Amino acid sequence: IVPARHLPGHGMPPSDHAAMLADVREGLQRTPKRLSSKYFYDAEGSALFEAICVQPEYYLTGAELAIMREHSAAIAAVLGPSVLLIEYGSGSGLKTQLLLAQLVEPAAYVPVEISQAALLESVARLGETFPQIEMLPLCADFTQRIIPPRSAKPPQRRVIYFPGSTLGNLEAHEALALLSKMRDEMGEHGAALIGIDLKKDSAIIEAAYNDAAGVTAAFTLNMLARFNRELGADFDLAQFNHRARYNCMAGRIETHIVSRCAQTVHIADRLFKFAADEAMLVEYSCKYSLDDFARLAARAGLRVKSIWMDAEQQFSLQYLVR
Ligand code: AVJ
Repeated sequence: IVPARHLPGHGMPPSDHAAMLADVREGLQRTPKRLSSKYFYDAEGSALFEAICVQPEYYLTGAELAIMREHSAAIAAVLGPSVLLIEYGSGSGLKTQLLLAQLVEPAAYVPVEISQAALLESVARLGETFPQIEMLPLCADFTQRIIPPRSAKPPQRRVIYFPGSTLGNLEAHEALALLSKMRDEMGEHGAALIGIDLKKDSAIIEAAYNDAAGVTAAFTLNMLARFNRELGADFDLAQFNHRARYNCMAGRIETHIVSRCAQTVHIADRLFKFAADEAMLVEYSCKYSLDDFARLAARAGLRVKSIWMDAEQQFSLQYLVR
């Protein structure tokens, strides 16, 4: 484990070429094939994700923003004064802005982001809006142990902010491990504030991951385009489809890239065969009931103390303590 330092650029190298190549090869050798959803987010993929967030079918972003607009003052009151706010991922910053605007004399804001470009851009923007808040960007993978930098103002407590339902991309055992890690990092009197997408009519969920404009399909297939750009692979994007289906039993969207025909792809000096209709798993987006999530939190030694939801109860923001 490489400890993260607080100077941008000193975290784990985000797209370490050799590591990505080894990981992709390993995933394509498996049966069934699988690739990590973390490879979605190069510059192109991040831009496509921003475009997904404004598609009418993708209710998650709108619902979470509605929660922040409606409840940020109440949330800030619960968090209390002099919070050291640690955010996993630095996102587009709009939700964060609504929260920072309400916090009572925060000690500092610590975004933890693997992409240095995204990290620097978000602190530049937030720094302009909130010149009175100390910005301590940390270039690191949030699944690794985070050592928060010391703020000039002594913090009252640490609060880990993890919006966007990103926890949903993890399988249950991984989500449990991350929640346990958050519990360690927040300290005895700390807290976590986590955005969790809720179970609902499966047609609504499936539509969110199959928008009519095809932005999600482009986002999914961009992973292959990225491997072409960065690993010199020769995926023919026209020969693959995006497929996102809701698995009711497992309570999650399962996104696959499906080969349209029997074909062969080269990555560096290796050859990978795809059968017609062969599906490769690229993402889970888990949905929770309030009970599901409370149970998961409890297994990590955390207690759900408050929940805020949008008017339609599509999405939730969960406040967890030890
Ligand atoms: C980044 C986890 C919020 O799973 O909903 C959006 C990523 N994938 N459409 C999600 C995503 C396809 C997204 N999160």
